[in-house]
Amino acid sequence: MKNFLAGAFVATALLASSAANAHFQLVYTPTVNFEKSEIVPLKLIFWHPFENGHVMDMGTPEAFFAIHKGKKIDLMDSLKPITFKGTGNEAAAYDGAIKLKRNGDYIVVVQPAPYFEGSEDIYIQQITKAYLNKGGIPTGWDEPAGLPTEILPLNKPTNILAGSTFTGRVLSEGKPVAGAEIEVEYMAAEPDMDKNIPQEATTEPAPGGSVVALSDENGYFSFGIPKAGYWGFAALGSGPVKEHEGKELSQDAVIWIKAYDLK
Ligand SMILES: [Cu+2]
Repeated sequence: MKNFLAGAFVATALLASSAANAHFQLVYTPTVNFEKSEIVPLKLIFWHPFENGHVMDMGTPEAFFAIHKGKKIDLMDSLKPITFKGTGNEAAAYDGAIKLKRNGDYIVVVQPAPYFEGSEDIYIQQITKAYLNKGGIPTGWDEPAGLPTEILPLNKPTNILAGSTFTGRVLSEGKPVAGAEIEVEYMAAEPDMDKNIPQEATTEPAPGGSVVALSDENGYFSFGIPKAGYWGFAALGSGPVKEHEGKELSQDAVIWIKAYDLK
């Protein structure tokens, strides 16, 4: 958002976001694969995790829940405000938690309050999914969560192999979105769960601005995963709601996946 060049009236979406590295809504916990029943802490942070950069204030989320075997588990009661201290600034964020009871996939969803980005004079709302699994049993990671906009994974998002590929399908109100611009980020610095600061960054963005993929005519995109860790994909403006409080709204779909190295 800093160094933003042109604002909302640039003719194409491609130009509109080429300037800076991307903002990403996080739903973060260090591990995604679990064996035992346990309470898993989650952090909601609106950040620039690839460049370990600017962190933005979150308002109270509109919704925070998980889906397990088609059933919705409301997580709003678990939210506690925290302050996340980035390398250059600090901002309002949230701690949350989910109890994993039964085996299977847990799709964790946050629908944040729209964030006003003054430098672009627009609102941004990144509806975000992250995946946890208990017991190694797949139970619905491949199902849409029924969100206004979302990225449907075609590879199991809890154990992607570094060096393989990830394919997703961009949906808006359940229908494929052709030509969506998808920003790709690596979580170069992972949050310290106790201190609410970034851990040391393991890498940094390559030159040339955001890493970008485009969805094809059926909404699909693929990306080769070069490195173990967390990768985020954000389809910009793919959602059905285009305006908030009289200003342009970029309603984005974000998905986080976890990649591993083979030993
Ligand atoms: Cu930004």
